[in-house]
Amino acid sequence: MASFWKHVNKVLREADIIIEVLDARLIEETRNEEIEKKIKVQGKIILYVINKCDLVNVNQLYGIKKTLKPSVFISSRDHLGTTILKKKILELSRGEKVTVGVLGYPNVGKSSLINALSGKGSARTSSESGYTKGVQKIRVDNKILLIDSPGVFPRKEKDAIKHGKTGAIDFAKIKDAEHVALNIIEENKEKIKKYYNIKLDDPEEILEKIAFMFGKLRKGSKADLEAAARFLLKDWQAGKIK
Ligand SMILES: Nc1nc2c(ncn2[C@@H]2O[C@H](COP(=O)(O)OP(=O)(O)OP(=O)(O)O)[C@@H](O)[C@H]2O)c(=O)[nH]1
Ligand SMILES: [Mg+2]
Repeated sequence: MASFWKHVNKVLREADIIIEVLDARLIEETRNEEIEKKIKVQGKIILYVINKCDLVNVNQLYGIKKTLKPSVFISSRDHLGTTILKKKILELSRGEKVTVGVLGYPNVGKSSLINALSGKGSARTSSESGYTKGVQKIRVDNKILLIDSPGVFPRKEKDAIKHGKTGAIDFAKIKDAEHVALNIIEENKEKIKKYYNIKLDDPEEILEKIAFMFGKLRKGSKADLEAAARFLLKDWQAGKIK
């Protein structure tokens, strides 16, 4: 998770067109304003793809379709709308070779969409949210290259990070302590390395090291990352790490 923005920025940099995949059942909730803003600022073309249309009554979505432009409705599961999507991509690229980044909320079907378009099982999918971990390129044909990416975490989780950082929510009560701690490590790496005297660079490895250093362990002497995260958050919120 900590390196998540790194992936998004890489996709934004390399792609000409960005597909924002939305869940047909929760179109507004799965939009990410922050990403949409970045796409605009960088002058990239956005294409909204509303996936999982097999789970809704599409007739009820036409109002929304008018406000989201350009957009395509598909079902990756049933391979519906994929030909229209390909056509739309080529229309936006004016028939030129194009790199298309696929971004979106976790579990909306980004990898499934890529498989439906490429006709290959190249992008691994799962019902488990947060499945895709890194950036992967998949060629559809000689014109279209797709980039799969990890799910973009929703804004409310960003608030959780903010609350954790500022201490607005106590370290003992933070919901996803590990997620918050990794974010703090990512942003304050040198301070944290110095404070705990750790030489590692990867946020997850740093957190693991903290677990071992302070005896935050689970059965079988495995690092208890959740406990280590709360330990770090406690020091952080107490203002010890400067
Ligand atoms: N009903 C239905 N389910 C779908 C559709 N597309 C994907 N799914 C299911 O949604 C789940 C997530 O699909 P993925 O393609 O792994 O989603 P993702 O956006 O790549 O997820 P992360 O990599 O975890 O962010 C899987 O259980 C898929 O089978 C669709 O069009 N219809
Ligand atoms: Mg995926």
